Amino acid sequence: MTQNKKLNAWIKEMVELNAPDNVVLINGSAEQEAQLREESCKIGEIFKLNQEKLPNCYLHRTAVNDVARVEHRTFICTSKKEDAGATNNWMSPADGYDLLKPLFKNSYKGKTMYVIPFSMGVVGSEFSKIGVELTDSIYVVLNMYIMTRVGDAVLEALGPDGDFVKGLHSRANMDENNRYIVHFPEDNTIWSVNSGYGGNVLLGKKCFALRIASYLGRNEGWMAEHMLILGLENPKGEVKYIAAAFPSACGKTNLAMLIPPDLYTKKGYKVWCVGDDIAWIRKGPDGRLWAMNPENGFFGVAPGTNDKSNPNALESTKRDTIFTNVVHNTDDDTVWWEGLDKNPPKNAVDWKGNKWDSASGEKGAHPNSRFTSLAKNCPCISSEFENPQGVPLSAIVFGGRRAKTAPLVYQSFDWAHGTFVGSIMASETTAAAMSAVGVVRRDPMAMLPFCGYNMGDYLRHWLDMEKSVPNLPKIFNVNWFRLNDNGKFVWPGFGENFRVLDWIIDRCEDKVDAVETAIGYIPKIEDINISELDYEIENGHKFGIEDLKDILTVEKDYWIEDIKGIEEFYATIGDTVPAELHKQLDALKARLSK
Ligand code: OXD
Ligand code: MN
Repeated sequence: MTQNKKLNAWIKEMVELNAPDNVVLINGSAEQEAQLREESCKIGEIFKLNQEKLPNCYLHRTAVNDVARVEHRTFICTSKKEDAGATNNWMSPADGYDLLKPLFKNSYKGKTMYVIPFSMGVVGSEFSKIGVELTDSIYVVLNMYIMTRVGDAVLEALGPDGDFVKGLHSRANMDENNRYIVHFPEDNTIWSVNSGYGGNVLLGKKCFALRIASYLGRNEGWMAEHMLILGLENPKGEVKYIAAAFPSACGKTNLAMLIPPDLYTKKGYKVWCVGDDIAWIRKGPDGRLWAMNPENGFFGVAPGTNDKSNPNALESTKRDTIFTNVVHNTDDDTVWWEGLDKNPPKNAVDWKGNKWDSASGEKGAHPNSRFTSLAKNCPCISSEFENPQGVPLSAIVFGGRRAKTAPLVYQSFDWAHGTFVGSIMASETTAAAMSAVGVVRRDPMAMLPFCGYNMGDYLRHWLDMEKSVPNLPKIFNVNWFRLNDNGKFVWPGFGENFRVLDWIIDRCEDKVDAVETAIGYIPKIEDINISELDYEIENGHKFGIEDLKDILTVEKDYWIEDIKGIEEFYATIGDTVPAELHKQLDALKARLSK
């Protein structure tokens, strides 16, 4: 079927297991993509939207019980349990294959097996990696056409002997009690069964580019991270790059594509998006860390995306986009979601496929409804997006949603302390989330659900980068979500976050001094530019210098309280947490008690 013997043998083996009626190789051509779209429409899997208003755009609905990633059904199968670590679900590889084989057995009967060769990263780059996904879903194929580089060029780059990640997906009978997302890092293999939701079935993304890649990266001396990458251009045309990790629901895609405040755009400042979700990071020949985005598109959360929060993302969805689980406006075959605008459609069908009235109080779009859009359609996509070398990083930024604990921004003392800062990353649940308000969820580097090996070893790998990379980026932490005593956001967020990025770059270039505190360096008040910042916090109270002082304050009592949580969290990882991080925690304790 292809020039690659290992690929042919594996396809043969998987055909025997899954028993498809026929096999189609994805060649990456526009003709094949168009033909598959037609077929997918014919079988009712996707719906063609208004081609004048939304050219090449389609709508898909998942099963109602299949709308998000299933972390409790996600496994890392390594020979030794400790290699997966206490924070991952584990099975032995033999048990994993034994459990899943019967679920795949004959599951493609009456269906076609699509063979998708795909490249994470620019095809043929020495930093890219190749995978092949087998699937019974045209929706998956069409999404992979957007999210990755697919087809003949990938097979050519693979050559007759090249290795690849083997991804097997089957919707099987969509039994949620037998839904599994299983990774075999020692075999470069991913098996996903009984789901049709993107995060579970677009195997290039979380499964390969984070879980398998983080495992490969540890062995090969590089890092796969859950990070956006952006370039900040100054009026002289110089561009500095930042990678940033946040847990879900902290505005990663918004930050990646932000438009600076007028004050800055008038002077010529710009932000360029290199990626919104995943960064592969390695040492460059200049001894710096270089980051590339292995993806080719955005799989973004639709609700809340609008022309204020993220005009660039919204513009990216205007063509060549697959929408999943949003509202269908049946008057003109367009789409809508909560937070798009204040005009929900009159005649509409909700994400479940039922007639929907916005006055009902029910949400029309699922809160995790998505758009799959091409990166090249984003108005602020970086000219370096296709650069196989990636971009050199000046700063790494961590962040979370903390009501009081973390200040607006602080800088770590050095790399080891920065690794510690990443390891204690946390977000507090909000009223919008299902669980109790104010519960702190720890999520080191936003990688807890995505690390393909032991989290303690992962943190050691971070620390170890210092041994091989002489010119490391500076590490910062931000918190856009400080609340006042009335529970109102003090900082405006969105495009105004640029003011903080501006300080971060100034620090990287040694242009400004800072104040040393127990937790790290915080800005001098005058170094965060708040001129022309017009934001009403509440009841006519406009953001001012006192508010800035407030959110830059290190609240010691909250930090002392937080230490307990950090200790408990480290205990859940176990004794692989590097001694250096315990030392960092002790040093923080000592500084706080001074
Ligand atoms: C995502 C996630 O979908 O992090 O990007 O959950
Ligand atoms: Mn993500």
